[in-house]
Amino acid sequence: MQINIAKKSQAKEQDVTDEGIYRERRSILKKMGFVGASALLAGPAQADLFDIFSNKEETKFKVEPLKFKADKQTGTIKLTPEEKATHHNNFYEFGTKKSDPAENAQNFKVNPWQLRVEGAVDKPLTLDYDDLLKSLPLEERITRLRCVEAWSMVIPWIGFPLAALLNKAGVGSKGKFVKFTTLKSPTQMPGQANRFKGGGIDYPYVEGLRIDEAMHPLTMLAVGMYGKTLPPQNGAPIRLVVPWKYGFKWIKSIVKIELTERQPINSWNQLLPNEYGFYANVNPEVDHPRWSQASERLITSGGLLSRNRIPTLPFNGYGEEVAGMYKGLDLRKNF
Ligand SMILES: Nc1nc2c(c(=O)[nH]1)N[C@H]1C(S)=C(S)[C@@H](COP(=O)(O)O)O[C@H]1N2
Ligand SMILES: [Mo]
Repeated sequence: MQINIAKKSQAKEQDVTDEGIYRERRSILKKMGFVGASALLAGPAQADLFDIFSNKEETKFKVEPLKFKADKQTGTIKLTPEEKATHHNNFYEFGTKKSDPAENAQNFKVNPWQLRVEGAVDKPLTLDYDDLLKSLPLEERITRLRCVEAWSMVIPWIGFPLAALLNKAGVGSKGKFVKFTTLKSPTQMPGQANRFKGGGIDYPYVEGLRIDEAMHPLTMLAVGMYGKTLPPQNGAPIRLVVPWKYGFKWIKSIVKIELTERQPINSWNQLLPNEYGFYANVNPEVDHPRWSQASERLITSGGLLSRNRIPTLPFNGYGEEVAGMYKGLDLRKNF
């Protein structure tokens, strides 16, 4: 889904930024009297001091085990290895390369967190970090995730139906759509601080569903995967799972869920309306303007080049459950 905006200036911009950070770090270290003396640094206190400049591997986000009702399919379905699911990500707030989110999101703060449920609801709610994990019974669901870029994974999510939360807030008759918003935090998310690093999206990332889609039992809010809380690259502390829709609908790190009367905008539709629609139902018969959607590369334990091309199914294989919601809708127009 990477788009080619001004490739040259992108390279320049990043060089400038990186150089800037480099200089800044050096000058701080210099003030501390560390430049040229790094060989003397050994003890834990010094290591801590260096931590503020370190990137990536040094500090790793800590996931916690979760209690949940296991999916019945456990053991009968081949899952995408956890290592792949957590290191091949789209989360443009942390960079546009597949490896960027795992590298850049490890210091992301998820506690404290606030998720607000508002708009046309009977009683607006605010959930804090503990509420997300504890206020509703957690269940595991193994689902397929099919990205619009024609790759897919099979992932065991842990969470609760979105309907359970919406019913808590009370869904009146005025709410026709649900709008979701990701956290905006440019200091933590380099893609939000720099237009080139963030792929040109106007942040915060937003998404939307029709109310019947939102209330559908297959639609869930996930707080975990592979038995534990979500790592930040996969959308901690809470993200959307809509199995029959392309991955870009599966908005991550949500801070607001709002019932609206009008169809909300969604980030990828806003950026490239000819390529990404509002509905984004997985559909092998409607090609992306730049590639076919007839098949997909299933990411398994094999290498990236291993032959695991499989046909793409209408509604990602969930047609029996969801096709009825789109009776009478032209799915070519409403892609
Ligand atoms: N906030 C936000 N949510 C996002 C994205 C993003 O860039 N920002 N990318 C989407 C896309 S394109 C996909 S395919 C899925 C990928 O989810 P995963 O990294 O957990 O596999 O997240 C979706 N949710
Ligand atoms: Mo995607």
